[in-house]
Amino acid sequence: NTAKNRLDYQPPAYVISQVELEFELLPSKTRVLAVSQLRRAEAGATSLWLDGQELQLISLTVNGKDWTTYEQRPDGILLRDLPEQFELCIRTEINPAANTALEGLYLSNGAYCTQCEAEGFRRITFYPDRPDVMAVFTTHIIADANLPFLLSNGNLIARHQLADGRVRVSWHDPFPKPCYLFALVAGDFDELTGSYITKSGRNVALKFYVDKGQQQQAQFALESLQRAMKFDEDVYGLEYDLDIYMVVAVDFFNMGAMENKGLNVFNSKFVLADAQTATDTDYFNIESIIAHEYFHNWTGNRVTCRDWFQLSLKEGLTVFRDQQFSAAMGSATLCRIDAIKTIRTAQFAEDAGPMAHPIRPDVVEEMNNFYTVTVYDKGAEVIRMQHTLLGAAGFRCGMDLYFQRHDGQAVTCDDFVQAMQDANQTDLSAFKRWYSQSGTPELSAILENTATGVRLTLRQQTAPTKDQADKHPLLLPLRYELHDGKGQIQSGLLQFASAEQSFEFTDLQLPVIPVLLADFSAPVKFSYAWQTDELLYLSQHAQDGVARWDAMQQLWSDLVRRSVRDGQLAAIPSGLLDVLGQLIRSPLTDLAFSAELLTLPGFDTLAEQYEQIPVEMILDALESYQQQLATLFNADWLDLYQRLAPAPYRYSEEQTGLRALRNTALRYLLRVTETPDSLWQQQYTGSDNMTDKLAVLQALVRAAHPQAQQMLQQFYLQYGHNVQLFDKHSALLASLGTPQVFALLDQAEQLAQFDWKNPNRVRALYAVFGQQNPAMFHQADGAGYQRLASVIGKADVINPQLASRLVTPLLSFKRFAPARAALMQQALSQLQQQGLSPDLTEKLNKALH
Ligand code: HT7
Ligand code: ZN
Repeated sequence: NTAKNRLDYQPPAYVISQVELEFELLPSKTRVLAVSQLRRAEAGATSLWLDGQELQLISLTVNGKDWTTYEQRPDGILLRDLPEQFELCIRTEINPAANTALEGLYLSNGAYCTQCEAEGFRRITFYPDRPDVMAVFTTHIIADANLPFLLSNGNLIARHQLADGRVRVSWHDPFPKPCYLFALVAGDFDELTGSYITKSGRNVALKFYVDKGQQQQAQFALESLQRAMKFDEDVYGLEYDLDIYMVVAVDFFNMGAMENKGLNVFNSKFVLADAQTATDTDYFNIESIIAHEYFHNWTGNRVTCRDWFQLSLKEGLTVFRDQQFSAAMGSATLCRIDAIKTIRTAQFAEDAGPMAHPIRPDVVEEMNNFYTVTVYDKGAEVIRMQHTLLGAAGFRCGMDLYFQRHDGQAVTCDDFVQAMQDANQTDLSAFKRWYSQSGTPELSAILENTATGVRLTLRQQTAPTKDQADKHPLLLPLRYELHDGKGQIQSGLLQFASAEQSFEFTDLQLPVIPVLLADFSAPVKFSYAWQTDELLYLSQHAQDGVARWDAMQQLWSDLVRRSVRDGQLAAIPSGLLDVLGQLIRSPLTDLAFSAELLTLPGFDTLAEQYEQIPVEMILDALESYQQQLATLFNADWLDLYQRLAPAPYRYSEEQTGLRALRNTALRYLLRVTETPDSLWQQQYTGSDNMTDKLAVLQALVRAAHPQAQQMLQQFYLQYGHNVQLFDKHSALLASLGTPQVFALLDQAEQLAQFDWKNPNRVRALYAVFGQQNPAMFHQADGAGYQRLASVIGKADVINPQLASRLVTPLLSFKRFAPARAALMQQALSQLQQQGLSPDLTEKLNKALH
């Protein structure tokens, strides 16, 4: 196979100081000229490997002479007999119109755009496509006048009209960069302009390019960018470095966005927002992704990765930074709850499945398969733990030293931790195992009385994962609160680094109610034998908001676990009903937090708590508990709903909280037949925003309401012309928990707006079906598995990255009971019969062997 190992890293034989690119854009015959200045870096080297894929080579010269001593292979060229220093000039031809993989140069609704991370630049020209080769880029773009915006990285240096009517523009980026940060965009857009004055007084032009007529919908993204720029100055002292920052929104895109130097390219769904088309969640995501890409300017671009095994160096750190930003813009507790849900669902599942890998993987076949929730989100948790251990000031000192040492370099995760250690004169060697060990640590605790106080004994162990048999203890920073139940609390931070260790606490006697993972201070599974009334106590008295929410989650998980164990539904304890009733009747001032406390854990969170996932039992228990809460508190829900009167739409913390709680009430109300249709009909027709309209449809779908389908159809007819809303319709339809969903998916694929080549369209139907419709995806006859597998087979021919991400829910078939596992495995095996992309091949081989 084509596996690459982290430890096989070799520095480049030649480095490149400058590269000059010239593009003559034509849809199916774009000409690319690349002129690079190279210098030998490895003593004695005379040959150089240039990556290249799907390229037609036109000519190749070294120092102006045709070069014939090279070997061309399907994935690149090996140049031989090279001098110490030379100018390399390569002409290639590429076909953007045929590029459905959306890597390299491609067309999105008639606009040219590029995606070069991780290894897309090799689809543009022959080049050492590796992040440790950093060069200064100058880019010339020649195109017809019907493409008024010709953009690339850096600053615009020239614009000429050519004799043949075409236009030639030139851009220069003074900051050396790896080719994965190269970008080119050419199209006809609307432009939204703003500015930002940096802390040292430089004026930066901010420019957003969106489809015609959508200029105003970029306003929120522009303001988010300004807030992110200010945050990075205030919190990290980091200032933007070019005179212009551009963001282009395109509808054909494989991920959320891309941080190309000075020219971000975004999936349009993470730029465009107004009250009529975007929900509160969309606004939140836009602000956080805009910030994420902006923060990459320092953590990723100025200091980049030496090799792709180090991806978490930039991604874990940048996710942590965007989480800090979101927490500062709104409720820190709610942001943390969001992040915890991601870890407890997708990340724990990844660790327990065939694609398990450490945040810094050791072996990679297809790099695109490693843009994972482990590298990103667990990576962010690993950075967060360093922040916790060193404190905010110590962490900032470490960041300062990191930039002081490594600005302009391509470095490793070790370099990052070294800077943290050196700046704080501390030893993080015990902590570093988090970078190399995969799997989810399981932490347990026992409390007992001693002569002088209370002893807390902790144990940790990590089960073997598919990629690593042997596991060792990790350093866990544990934020604890010990409650005596009468209002006395001892709190602090423990560092637990061995398999078992005891900690003594004086001035305490049992009973003591412990919180050990306040703020989810380590990404582990924690078990403790709390009594119901202890959890109820914590749900109201824990100092940490996350711990209060977690206590409620734990109460529900315990109930579901007992129901699964006994094969019959466990009764909801009266104490829990009292707490819930109290919350519904008089919610906390933080309404969004109240909504979280009143919401049961999702199927995925619960599923990760079982070695073998009891699908039906979890679903049935969840269903019954929600139905009980709906019925028991019917009058209170109605009262709450009516008290929370909406104001004209604004995206603000206060209003978002109100909508979240009101729509939580609505979800419960729609489970009860006595609720008059006029209630939700009024909200649907009367509301001035998409958050509340969509909440009605979601509530109808989740309650399997008799009018759900008809309302979906009405929504489609009214809003389906807008692609963002078309996708929302698709997502709702794909989450219908009844067998009609299969016929509806068939129909949705036939709609004029649906396009197999557009990842947003496909994901709205099938990422949602696979990941958010457990009842139908896991239908006992295997129809859900068959459907997803056939979609993946179809998608793989068009876009391997897309197909490879859709397959995730099928990969963990070993987590299910034998009959179901066999059906899932069969679906995967059938898929494997087809000639598959390297992306899917890597995943299926790991899952099936
Ligand atoms: N650094 C980017 C990662 C990325 C990507 C983006 C768009 C399309 C394909 C991609 N492959 C990898 C996005 C980020 O983390 O900011
Ligand atoms: Zn990123």
